[in-house]
Amino acid sequence: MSRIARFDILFICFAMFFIFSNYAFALNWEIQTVEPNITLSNHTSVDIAVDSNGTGYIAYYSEPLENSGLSLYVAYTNNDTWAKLPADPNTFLSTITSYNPKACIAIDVNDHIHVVYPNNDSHLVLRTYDGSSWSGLKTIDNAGICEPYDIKTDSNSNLGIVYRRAPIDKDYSKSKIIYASYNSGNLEKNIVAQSNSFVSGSLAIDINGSAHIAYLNEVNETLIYSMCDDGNCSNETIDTVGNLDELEWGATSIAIDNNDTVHISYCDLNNFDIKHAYKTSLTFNIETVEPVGATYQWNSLVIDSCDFLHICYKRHLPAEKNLTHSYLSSSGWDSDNVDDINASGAIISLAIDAFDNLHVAYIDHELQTIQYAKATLCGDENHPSQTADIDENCVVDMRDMATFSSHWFDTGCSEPNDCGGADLDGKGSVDINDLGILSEQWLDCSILDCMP
Ligand SMILES: [Ca+2]
Ligand SMILES: [Ca+2]
Repeated sequence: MSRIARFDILFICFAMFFIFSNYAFALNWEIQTVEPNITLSNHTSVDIAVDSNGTGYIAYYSEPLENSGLSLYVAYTNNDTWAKLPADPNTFLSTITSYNPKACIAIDVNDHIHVVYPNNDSHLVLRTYDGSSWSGLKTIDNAGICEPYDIKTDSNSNLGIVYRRAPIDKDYSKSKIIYASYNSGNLEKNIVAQSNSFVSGSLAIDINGSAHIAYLNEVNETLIYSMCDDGNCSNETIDTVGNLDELEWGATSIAIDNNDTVHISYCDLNNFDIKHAYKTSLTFNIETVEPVGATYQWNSLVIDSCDFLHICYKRHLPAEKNLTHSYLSSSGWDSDNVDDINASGAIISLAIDAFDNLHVAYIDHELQTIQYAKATLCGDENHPSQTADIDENCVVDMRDMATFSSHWFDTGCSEPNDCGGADLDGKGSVDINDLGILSEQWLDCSILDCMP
């Protein structure tokens, strides 16, 4: 072979490497219809949470009963079909006649399901499903017209709720953002901000139990970050976001990564772009996720076990109308298409489970359906998990080490259990060879482009 030919082959290899290493990653999204043929108001809510088994639960309003408003359901995946949780004596939790009711859902570490929503007096109420039945109503706030924005639980199953309370005369310029939390069964309320018009909020609770809240102020057209700790809430303006007149909710989303860095996604209505703000030391940095130039207000943010960010939002360009998933990995932002959505609205809620599966609930206003999409970040044939990723959450870490240690020196390992998955080389015992595999793959991650 001539030197020229060898150079050509080398060049082609480099070119192919370059092409494939820059190839946009596309997850394999599985789309399901949760509820067909519903009648939607423009602002019907949908919110999703996942339990410890990776099952998605969606709270949504649907199916107007004759002259009696909308009904609130909680549906869950059951072998690729969707079922509704029973709520004696019906399958709906509540009915409401208000124009645009919203419900928020969270699932705690005991897999108890918490749903917060307004009743017909616009008071904020909470019900909890313990796996077999719903609790009675707990009143969170009966002092005005309340609208839930977000509900989360911490590692001790304590609940936190962010909501807006407006006066009964509906003077929204006098509304408050309130953070309510249950600590050891006691309900506490903190006023985050007041005497203004607030349109959207999102909540994250850190490992110390402090609340981190992102919300939008309609009067100043600003995105604000608040941290509530021991009854005190601080407020910090992050960015101006343009005219919020048309916004209802779901326009900002907050999450905290493994290094305690706060991340916020939001829609910039000056440019109709999706942005990301994150706090390093004392200040927020701001970047544009995608200069869409045409997005709608709703966006939802989660962080995976490798600390990569995932944001879902709607692209509404003349040539491209879809539900988009953008993710931030070590090589920057990239995106893929979750589902084509032609109609204007796209109310979106994104969740991630302990196995790093993404779950998206959204409304398709063209089909008049509640939709669900799911994708795995690792574990499929294109993104195989590491051998030592025993719990298959896409990263080899302390959780795998804990399982491994509990089977140390086990013998007689055989399929399907393989000594709790700790017999990594499949040779029948958990020994020094398996430890070698574990240490070789230690902190390896099989998500997206961090695949080895
Ligand atoms: Ca793991
Ligand atoms: Ca072994």
